[in-house]
Amino acid sequence: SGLKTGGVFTPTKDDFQKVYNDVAELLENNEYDDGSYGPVVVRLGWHASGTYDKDTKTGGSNGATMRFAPESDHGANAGLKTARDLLEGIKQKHHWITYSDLWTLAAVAAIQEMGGPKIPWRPGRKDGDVSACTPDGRLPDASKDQKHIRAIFYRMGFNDQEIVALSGAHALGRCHTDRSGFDGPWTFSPTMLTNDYYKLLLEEKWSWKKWNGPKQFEDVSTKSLMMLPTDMALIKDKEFRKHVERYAKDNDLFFKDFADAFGRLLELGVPFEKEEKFIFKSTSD
Ligand code: DDH
Repeated sequence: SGLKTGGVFTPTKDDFQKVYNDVAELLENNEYDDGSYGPVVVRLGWHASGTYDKDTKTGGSNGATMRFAPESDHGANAGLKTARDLLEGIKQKHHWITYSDLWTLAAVAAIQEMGGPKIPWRPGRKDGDVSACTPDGRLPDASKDQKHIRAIFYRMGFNDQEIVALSGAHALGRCHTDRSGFDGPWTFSPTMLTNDYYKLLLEEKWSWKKWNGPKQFEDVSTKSLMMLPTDMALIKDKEFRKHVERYAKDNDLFFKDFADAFGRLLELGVPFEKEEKFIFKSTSD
């Protein structure tokens, strides 16, 4: 466990594994959504990181600026207070960890605990102040098309294959009318990471949902699943579709590419001092 040198606590891998274990224990809750906080914790890690701009080198998970308004009030972040509040108890117990390391570590724990791949992770993020909040509009808008998706993710430094791999996170969780305005889950197992998102995109018939809410798709056969306009763009666009087809056929390939892209997402813009990455033990190991 952590060494005290000159009064400064230097956490070791074991200390971070303890944080992982405490996060894992918090995730399951039968009263919340589909029985797990995992999806909303993944979304917190993604929205904390996905503000990165490679040209100005601003945004990204370093800083954890979503703690502050105006970033906490950006429309895209609606509902993420649930995840931030959940993790506050962990921060109180493990004072030494930064919020920015905690949120990204928690996203890794959530992916692994929901049956996803191991995501190598390393510490080193520092918390910033309100002056580092990013402007609104850096995260994707679900009502838009492939041109918008590319503009947003190319700004972070991702390519088409990585965009499609990251999008597979929509196997998890659901849309909430009181958060984004959209409604429903993408898959029948929203607390398990699988390549079902890609399979359903290709195999189901999708039509516009008839309702008063924002434009979204529903599956014709059960009307219980949904796709956003940006999800459908991944099969309308030829270049994106190629990768949807690859991941629909091969869950191992999806897991490998997802782990690489998600791990990189969580590190965008972070000035790490150490190379070494940790691979955490999952509860089921
Ligand atoms: Fe997402 N996402 N996302 N998403 N996302 C929503 C929920 C979740 C877009 C829009 C929405 C990624 C990419 C995109 C997760 C992970 C990831 C919701 C619903 C909207 C809207 C929010 C709500 O009402 O609660 C758009 C647009 C894109 C895009 O790429 C164009 C990526 C890359 C990830 C990722 O993690 C790598 C997860 C998990 C959820 C479920 C949250 C929950 O509470 O459940």
